[in-house]
Amino acid sequence: MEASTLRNTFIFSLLSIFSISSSTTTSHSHHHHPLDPLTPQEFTLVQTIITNSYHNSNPNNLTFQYVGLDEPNKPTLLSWLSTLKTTTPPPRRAFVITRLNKQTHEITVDLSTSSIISDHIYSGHGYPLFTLEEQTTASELPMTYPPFLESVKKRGLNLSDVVCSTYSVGWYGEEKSARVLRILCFYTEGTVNLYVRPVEGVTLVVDLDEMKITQYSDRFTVPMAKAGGTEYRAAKQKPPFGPKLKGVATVQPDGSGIEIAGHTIRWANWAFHLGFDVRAGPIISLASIYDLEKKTFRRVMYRGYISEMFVPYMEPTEEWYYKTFFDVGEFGFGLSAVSLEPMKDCPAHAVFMDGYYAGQDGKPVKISNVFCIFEQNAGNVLWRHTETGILGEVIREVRPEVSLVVRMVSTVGNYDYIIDWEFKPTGSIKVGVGLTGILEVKGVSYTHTDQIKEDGHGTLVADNTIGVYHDHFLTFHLDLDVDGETNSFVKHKLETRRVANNISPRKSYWTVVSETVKTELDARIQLGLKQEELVMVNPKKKTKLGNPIGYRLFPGSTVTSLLLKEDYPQIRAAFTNYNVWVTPYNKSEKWAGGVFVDQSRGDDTLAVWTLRNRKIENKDIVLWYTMGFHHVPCQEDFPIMSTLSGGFELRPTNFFERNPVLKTKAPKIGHWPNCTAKP
Ligand SMILES: *[C@@H]1O[C@H](CO)[C@@H](O)[C@H](O)[C@H]1NC(C)=O
Ligand SMILES: *[C@@H]1O[C@H](CO)[C@@H](O)[C@H](O)[C@H]1NC(C)=O
Ligand SMILES: *[C@@H]1O[C@H](CO)[C@@H](O)[C@H](O)[C@H]1NC(C)=O
Ligand SMILES: *[C@@H]1O[C@H](CO)[C@@H](O)[C@H](O)[C@H]1NC(C)=O
Ligand SMILES: [Cu+2]
Repeated sequence: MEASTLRNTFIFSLLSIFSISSSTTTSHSHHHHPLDPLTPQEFTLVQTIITNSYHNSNPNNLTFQYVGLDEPNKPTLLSWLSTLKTTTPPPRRAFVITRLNKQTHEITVDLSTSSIISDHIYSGHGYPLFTLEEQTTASELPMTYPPFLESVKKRGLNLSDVVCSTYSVGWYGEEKSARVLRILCFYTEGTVNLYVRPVEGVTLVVDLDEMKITQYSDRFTVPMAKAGGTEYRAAKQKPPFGPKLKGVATVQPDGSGIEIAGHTIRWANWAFHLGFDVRAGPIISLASIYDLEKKTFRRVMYRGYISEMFVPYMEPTEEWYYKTFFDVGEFGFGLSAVSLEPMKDCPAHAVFMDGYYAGQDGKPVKISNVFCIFEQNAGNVLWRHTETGILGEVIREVRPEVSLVVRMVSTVGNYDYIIDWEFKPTGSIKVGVGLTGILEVKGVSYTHTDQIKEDGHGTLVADNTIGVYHDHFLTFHLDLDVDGETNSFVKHKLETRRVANNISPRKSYWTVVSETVKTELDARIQLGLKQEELVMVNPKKKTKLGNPIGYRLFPGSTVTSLLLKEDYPQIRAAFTNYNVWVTPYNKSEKWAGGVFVDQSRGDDTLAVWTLRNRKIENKDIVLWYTMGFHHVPCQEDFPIMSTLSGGFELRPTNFFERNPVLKTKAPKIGHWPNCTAKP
């Protein structure tokens, strides 16, 4: 009885959050949640509409650099949700960036009326994301470029074993710059680990509008790094193998707890929407948690995604200085996503979701298994206590932890990033970032550290191979809606107090001094300097006991950029000057490094937006958190690097009246036929 009533309440309140249709209907609106990513049919429609609108142009000149959902304005979406979908859904729109005749167009397409709402030529600084196709074409140009063939020959290399790759060039104060990419080449003879065998000394520049090589330099040669010891394919390894790992399986005796309807996912007490964007990768929306006591879903996060990344290398010479990558806005974190391999990238019981993006010609391209979603029992303890203080009895209560993970892997050239959004029944949202893949290395003449007399800008990780120092910064857009849109950002400062008047043998203690941050500039925080806790609260709501309802940011990393503020890459990446920023919600402030990031000049970054110093108290606000890794490579990172993990957690803080998993029962234990649990 009780369970079924609860379930009905659960479903009703879910309806109000997601507007899930409980009956089948033919109305257009029910095919999509307004936040669903564009479907293959919609990509095709966008392509047709835009191509037709340029019927006088050479179709070969039109390229689609970005196509994605132009999501409804937040107030529009929320008011539609509040009507339980009885009103017309917000119009479905696509945002498109094209290049046509050396110009960048920003286009908004209305999908329901099949019409172009606006088409502006962008005249500001910076260029759009690169397409895979133009990168591939550009990277093949050296193969027929005589000076390059000469350089290959001079080095005694076989051309058939040379492959090239494309690199964004950044901006270093140039007045004007064409849309170009740098090209570096690698040697694959005897190995597939090309990144550790650079053809050092040679760089090329390709103009993407002309699609031809416009600069070439061959400044020096160093011995080619050996192929031996660079192999990572299992089939090519020779014994001894090890260490030996035995299989570990997960059994789900009750079946899966995951329910997926379109892009809406329900699991345990969580409900959220999962979208795929070619630029951001996974986008989590409308994350809400069911409150057993209030018998309703309560919203925690309106939208969360990786807004930008910054990966600067610390080698200032001609061949390397420009390497300061913005993987989201230049290369597309979703575009770089790879199909996940069942049983390896994700556990056996994972379910998968495909992603779609528009290719350079605007036609849909599928990335199968772009996300995996799985329940995770990592052997952790949700909570426990052993009580021996009561005479004659021992009380032992343990609850194993099970959580839900949404995973995507993005392989941006040499590096692989594993992104996990983990939802815990406690109300925590934990984001995990794993770095693995292959180092970006510099070819050198050295084979021992004794030979290195000057700053090598990295670590000698193998003969003739320096793993160059660099950073990885990931900036997350976290539009928290803690129990509603209206939130405030509070710093709980932990301050030391001296015991006054000798009232105690103790001389000191700490206490909490709370400060509600009023404006944007005061919300900029470089973590690690002060002992404080950062909480997003709903100033309109309190617990029964009177505490403000909140969610706390548990930062996992307090790393910030060490580049000088006036250095060009840092001007472009000024969003990494602080770890934490808070801004008022503004639909157009999505990309921390700006909309047009390739060769950007830093005029459209989070750092610039906040200079308006807008009020953020008691408003719909967005939290931005930058986590980072300073990467000093080591020999274990060669020839391939084991996963280095970091992350952060958003954790309820006086959001619930008490521990929300107090009454959660331990899940059933799975049994293999041959296995008996020992008590
Ligand atoms: C566009 O196409 C014309 C031929 O129709 C060609 O001459 C021109 O170079 C092209 N422009 C670009 C930017 O590709
Ligand atoms: C070039 O290829 C030939 C034939 O495959 C091989 O014998 C030779 O070692 C290669 N040269 C280099 C420098 O890798
Ligand atoms: C939203 O942000 C953009 C970019 O910072 C700005 O141009 C615009 O004025 C903002 N809109 C409002 C209503 O503040
Ligand atoms: C399970 O037990 C059967 C019969 O005793 C045996 O043949 C089989 O090898 C066992 N399997 C495993 C995985 O231990
Ligand atoms: Cu690294």
